[in-house]
Amino acid sequence: ASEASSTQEHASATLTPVLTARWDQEDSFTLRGYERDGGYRALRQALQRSPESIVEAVKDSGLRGRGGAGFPAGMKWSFVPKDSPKPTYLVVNADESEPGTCKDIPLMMADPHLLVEGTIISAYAIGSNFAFIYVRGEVLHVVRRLQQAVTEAYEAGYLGRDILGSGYDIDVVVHVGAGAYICGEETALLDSLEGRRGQPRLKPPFPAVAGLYASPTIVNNVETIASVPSIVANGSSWFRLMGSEKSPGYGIFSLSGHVSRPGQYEAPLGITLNELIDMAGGIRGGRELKFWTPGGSSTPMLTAAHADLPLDFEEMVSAGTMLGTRALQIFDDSTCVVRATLRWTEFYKHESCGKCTPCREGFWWLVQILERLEKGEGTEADLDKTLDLTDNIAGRSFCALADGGVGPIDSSIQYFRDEYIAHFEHGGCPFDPAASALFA
Ligand code: L3W
Repeated sequence: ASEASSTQEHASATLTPVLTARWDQEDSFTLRGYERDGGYRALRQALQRSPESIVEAVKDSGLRGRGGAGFPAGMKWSFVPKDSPKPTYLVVNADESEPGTCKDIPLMMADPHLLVEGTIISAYAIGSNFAFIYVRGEVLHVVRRLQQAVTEAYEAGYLGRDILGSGYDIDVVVHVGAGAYICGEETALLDSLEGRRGQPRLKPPFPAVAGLYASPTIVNNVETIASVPSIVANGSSWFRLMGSEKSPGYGIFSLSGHVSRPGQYEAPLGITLNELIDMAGGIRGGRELKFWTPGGSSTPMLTAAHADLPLDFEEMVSAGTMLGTRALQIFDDSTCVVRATLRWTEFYKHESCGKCTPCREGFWWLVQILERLEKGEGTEADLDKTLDLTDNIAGRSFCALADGGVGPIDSSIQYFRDEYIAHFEHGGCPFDPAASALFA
């Protein structure tokens, strides 16, 4: 009943922003500011309820993982074995490093207690007394801010033994990675957390069954965990008032590149790129949109023809790509798509962990061919060889890095084959490199 009335209360209200609502406040990152705005109330409510009822609420909400894959969070939580003699761990994946993705880092800077509260509630729900927040090594400012929030939460009795007199014990450790893209892949992250070089493990077994120290482990993205307190406080029907049936709720869309006001824009899933570009002040200098990524460079690019599609999980799959992390990298008509694709491929070559041969060797070859194509020294046969190579890389490695890395290559040739041909017909790049600052 309380869920229904809370839903009615919210139905007429402006529903977003939720995750970014407090970002502009001067003291948004302090415990005092968080509590003043109702922070840790959802935790108090959660501790009055059974862990199972929290899992059910998250399942009913339809919340899908916000780290790229969109796997239903409540379903993942329910995979934790009930009778395991080993401890269960919660690991928050804060290793944000997908090109174009810039939502978790600002969230942790602006509202670290939202993540801490979400971590405590999620750990309670899955029966865990120990959680790690694995933060990307390069972002020391985020590490300091999170650590400060965790220390404040211990001092206030939200963390530690018998929190808020509930009988529940929970410890949270902020762990700093060494700065490797691959450590955002959940099993490489677990290897790294265990003190080894981060390389993906074969799945199954999935971490929910055998993860950290071979114990049941739930790995969720920062934004997923930060969405949990508001679901507990407002109810799953409230969450479902936003988005679509299969992609409910809201999310942070990171707009970067050639828009007038790049940044993070929170909106219900299903908003379109054109609507977001309007929010971001349009394409810079009044130019035309040429291509864009829905979820970072690991999701195949789309073109201006797709800018009115709803940005949700299903629609993006229908369009031949993925919603991914909602990292919308926007490129105007001054951009050379071949150069952009070369830059991304250099990234995947550099970040390949080397465990799987097709990924390790394949990106090394692809960079050489793309360099040739970009300089205008390639041939049509090089284009065919490129597609043959990407076909032999995709689906042939332990993790999604290789599949993601071939996405921009295949899709750029699919949509802009003429531009590749123009390079070798023109004997070089037909674009003025100075015009496109991003990939000059
Ligand atoms: C138990 C089963 N658990 C699946 C779990 C699995 C994982 C989640 C999703 O890649 C994508 C990738 C990037 N029993 C299960 C099960 N699970 N079946 O569900 O799994 P999966 O394999 O679909 O994806 P993934 O390996 O988590 C993530 C894309 O995201 N991406 C990457 C972004 C990178 C960052 C970053 O900056 N660090 O976010 C962007 O689009 O390409 O496709 O937890 O265990 N039967």
